[in-house]
Amino acid sequence: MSNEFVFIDSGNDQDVFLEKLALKKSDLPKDLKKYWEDRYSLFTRFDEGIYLTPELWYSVTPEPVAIFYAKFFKHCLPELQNVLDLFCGGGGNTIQFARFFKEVYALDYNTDNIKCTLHNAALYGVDQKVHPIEFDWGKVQSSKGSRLLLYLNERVDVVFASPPWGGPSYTSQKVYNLDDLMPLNIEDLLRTCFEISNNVCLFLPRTSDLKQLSEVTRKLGKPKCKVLYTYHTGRLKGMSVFWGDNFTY
Ligand code: MGP
Repeated sequence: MSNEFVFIDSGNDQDVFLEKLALKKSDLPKDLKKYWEDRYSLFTRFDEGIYLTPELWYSVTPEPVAIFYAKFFKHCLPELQNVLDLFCGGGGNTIQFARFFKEVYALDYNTDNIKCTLHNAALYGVDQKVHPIEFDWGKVQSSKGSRLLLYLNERVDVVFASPPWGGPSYTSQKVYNLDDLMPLNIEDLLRTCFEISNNVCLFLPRTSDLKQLSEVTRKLGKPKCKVLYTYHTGRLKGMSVFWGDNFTY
């Protein structure tokens, strides 16, 4: 098996890494303080020593939503074994997938995010099921990217992606333009996901442009996608979009 994509933590810069973590409310920038109030929604085991970088505070999927994804995947695809979490961030989704499935490939371009994911997964006792991969999905069209697509295609049954939406200011758009997703626009992102599996789920802004979703689905030759508006504690948090015949509810 190729070792090209295996993430190895050298451990040398641990002190620098720890300094970057914002674990106290006072460490967070003003505009992120509201996420602190939700810390137990993000991770019920927050007080056991969860690691998050400032950027991860606003992009981690709340734990009940992550549990929903894992259970829903299991319900729709009972034979499913391996999941890819394409933008693993702080590991919110990776941890829950790892609780329910055999293996999770957790990919991120940022070393700190991968370290957070591994550390947080260890707190939940599931780190042994997590295969970390450090790679910038914006470079997926490179030759290394082509090899990675092949590697993942051979191992992964379903692709989950909760990509960067552009930070908390995504709400300034009345209807969110899905070409603003990072690091790829919706069409390029989906194209690469479908190279890995026909089962794809994206977590997108609640105001995502439905017309754009429908057009890109048709353009990529898929019969339909299914949209679930996703709430947590009565508040609309985002839109879950599923491609693949087995995603039924
Ligand atoms: P939010 O909409 O910024 O906050 O994030 P809130 O408090 O729910 O909004 P309010 O209007 O009700 O006050 C809600 C959730 O969306 C976060 O917990 C994340 O799960 C997700 N989320 C937010 N952002 C900015 C991102 C992002 O850039 N990428 C991803 N993947 N998820 C995000």
